Amino acid sequence: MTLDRFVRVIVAVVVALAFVVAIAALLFISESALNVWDRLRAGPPFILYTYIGIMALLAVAAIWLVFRLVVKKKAALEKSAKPLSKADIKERLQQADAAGVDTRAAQAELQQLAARQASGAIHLCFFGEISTGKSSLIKALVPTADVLIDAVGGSTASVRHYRWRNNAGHEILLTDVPGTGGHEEGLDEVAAAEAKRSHLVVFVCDSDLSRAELNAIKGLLAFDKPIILVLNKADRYNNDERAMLLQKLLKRIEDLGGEVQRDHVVAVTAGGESEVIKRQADGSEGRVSVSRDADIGVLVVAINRMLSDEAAPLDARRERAVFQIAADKLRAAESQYRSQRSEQIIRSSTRKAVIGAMAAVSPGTDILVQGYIGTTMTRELCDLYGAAPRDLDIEEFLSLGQSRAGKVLPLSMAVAGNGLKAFPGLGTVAGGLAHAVAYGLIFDALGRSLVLTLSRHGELVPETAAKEFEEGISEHLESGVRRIAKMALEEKTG
Ligand SMILES: Nc1nc2c(ncn2[C@@H]2O[C@H](COP(=O)(O)OP(=O)(O)OP(=O)(O)O)[C@@H](O)[C@H]2O)c(=O)[nH]1
Ligand SMILES: [Mg+2]
Repeated sequence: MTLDRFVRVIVAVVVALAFVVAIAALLFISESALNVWDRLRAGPPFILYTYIGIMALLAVAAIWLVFRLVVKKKAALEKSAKPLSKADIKERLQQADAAGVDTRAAQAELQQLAARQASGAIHLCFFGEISTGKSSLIKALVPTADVLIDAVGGSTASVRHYRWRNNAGHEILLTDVPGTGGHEEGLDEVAAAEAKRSHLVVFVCDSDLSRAELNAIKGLLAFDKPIILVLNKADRYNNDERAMLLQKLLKRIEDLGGEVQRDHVVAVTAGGESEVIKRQADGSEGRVSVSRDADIGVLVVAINRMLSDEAAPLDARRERAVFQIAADKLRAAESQYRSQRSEQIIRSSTRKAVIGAMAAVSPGTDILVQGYIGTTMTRELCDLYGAAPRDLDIEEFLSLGQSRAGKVLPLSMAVAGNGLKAFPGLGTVAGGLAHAVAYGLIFDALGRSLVLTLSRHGELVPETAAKEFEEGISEHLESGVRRIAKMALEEKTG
């Protein structure tokens, strides 16, 4: 018999045995259950009901426990995807404010929203890549507007609003923003934020959509922005080309999964200016700028239709988008606050570890890592990242960290010794300091790896955090050595 066949026979026997055991267990359980059932029915009813009650309670407890263990994370994710309400964002701002986070940028967003809501005007933003003709479109709608138009891309460098009243009497503010994809840094973000703050976006392009343009549209759809997609400079295409391009644009939006109606994708000619060579009266030739004829009727129709169709929910949609912007700004401020504060926590804990190591007669990393300083630092960092670890998790993380700390101590000693050489004239002092610096380095690396996992996962997963500590340790040792050697020297020399 070959080995393969032998293994198969063994497996078959095990499977057969497992079936026999399963059938026996089923019979046994059924018999016991029926026995208990018969006895309960024979006895007084209150015992029967109490028994059923206890069973139900146990079943509910088991389901709850399994749910807590397995499904908890998913539930948290779904909750964060829900749109924010005014109360949610206010509460988050208050909490962040109380924690010391700089919430000014997020607050300013809400204040601006309130001012815009009070004015009652509809904000319509012209958004798109540079030189697609956004300013020209505004000029075509409001001929008296003092709009800067230039063949050289990047002519609009700041956000400006122009008043326009449509036939239905809506008070509309047309917003001209810098074109995206220009050279000046930061303007893309300014333009995108302003587009998200508006009620409606007129997305202006002048040919098929590039990848960057598609991404920009995707970003707007993620903020539930109503969009009119405008193919400008239609004068450059013949009828067939124009129809084909419009078809393509519609298809692209559909592929993005966006909902843009057919009549919200239009081709227009904003006009703009072109330079021609003109013969003067004296016979000389000179360049003069002439205006092209504008043809933007379909755009006006699309805007009017959108405003009359969706006037009611527009404000609610804009409000939700601005709450999202404010929440994003708050998140950025929180992240900045956390990185500053975590740096402080790690530095002060590392300093304590260094002092502890210098004070101890025969120090060991376990006193520091698993002792008071390690526990306090871990807890403080977890609190900062909103993780609520169980005591058991903290203990497990520190104990896993401890076993790794033991392994890297020789390396840390070598790095510390090397680092101390950078401070000339230390002489004999350096010998005693090397241990303190080595312990400080390990401690510093522990804190930094914990911050990395907390910022990625939002909770303390002991195994993951300890792995991060192990993998990043040599990098952390090298990058921290000068700072910690200096810290140890300061402590030593008072
Ligand atoms: N052929 C043609 N050119 C146009 C049309 N509309 C605008 N232009 C030209 O396109 C160029 C850019 O126009 P702008 O209105 O400044 O474009 P913009 O999108 O505001 O540009 P930035 O502010 O730099 O992003 C100018 O040279 C305009 O004359 C049009 O309908 N047809
Ligand atoms: Mg412009």
